Amino acid sequence: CNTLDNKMPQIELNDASTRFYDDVMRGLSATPKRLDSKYFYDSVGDKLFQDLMNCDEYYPTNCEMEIFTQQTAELAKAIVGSGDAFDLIELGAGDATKSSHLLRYLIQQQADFTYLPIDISENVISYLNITLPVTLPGIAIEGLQGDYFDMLKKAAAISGKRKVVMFLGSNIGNMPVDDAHGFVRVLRDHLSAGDMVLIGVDLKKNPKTVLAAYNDKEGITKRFNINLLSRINRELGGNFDVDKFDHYPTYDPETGACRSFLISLADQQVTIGSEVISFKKDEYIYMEISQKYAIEQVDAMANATGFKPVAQLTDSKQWFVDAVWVA
Ligand code: AVI
Repeated sequence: CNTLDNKMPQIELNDASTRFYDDVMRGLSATPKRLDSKYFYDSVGDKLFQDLMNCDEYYPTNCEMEIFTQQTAELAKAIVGSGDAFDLIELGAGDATKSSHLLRYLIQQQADFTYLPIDISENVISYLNITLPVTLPGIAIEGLQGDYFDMLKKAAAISGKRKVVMFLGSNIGNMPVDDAHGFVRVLRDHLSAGDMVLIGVDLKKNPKTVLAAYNDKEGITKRFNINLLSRINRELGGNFDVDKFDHYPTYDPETGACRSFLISLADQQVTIGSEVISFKKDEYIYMEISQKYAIEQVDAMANATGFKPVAQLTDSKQWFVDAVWVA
């Protein structure tokens, strides 16, 4: 544990919570105020995200699931290549619900591969290491817990086999376009010629459909956003009155940027540790971007970042694409 300086909350902070505190303070001291959506996912946020994926309006999960269940053979064909042995790596594997359809098919086809799920959560990795050999007999699995790029380096050190990296669920959309290109460029730097990427990207569509997915009637998305304020209260000794913030989602069909904001409903002061943050009535905190792309922009991203587009598989509504690129 770090020694606390006199500004930080009088609770024990480990490295991860020190980083959380620093990011929160930097974001709430900025103009305009912002918080990083990567902090949505504590145990309460994980559960809310599960609920979101099951709610009527949130379409991306069902669309990508349709691709993985209805076009499994096409996906496999695009990544298997000449039948050489390969490592199938999944960034942010979660419970591997979608990828397990592809994994089952590859096992049935006797493809020579090892599945390497990478996740920041130790719970996720031990769950996959224990359950997948039971639900998918014959699978070769080696879960890696840690930062994506650290673990990609480790994976390269473990085996010199060709790599296929899956990054599903339109997680790439939670970065602004320039950062997404930057991320994919760094990913390319961690791969060798012939390695592949299978990336899930949410596409532009009727703006009302997009906005409804981030403004569900049950208010799960609102609770998902507000939970970050509660998390600051729980973990950093904050005193946000969550009833004094409202959720405001927006979608701009021109740029494809879907953004979430929390709006302060009053002039108010919030304390985190010994720091006081002032909010004006109607002031906003920028919480999350969920960027939507035109399908041509997905190929353009590959071409701009050192990859070549190989295949694009879309769902029947053409709302979501799983694209395959080669380095
Ligand atoms: C994880 N990520 C791709 C989700 C999204 O659609 O941007 C997170 C989310 N935010 C609100 N609803 C779902």
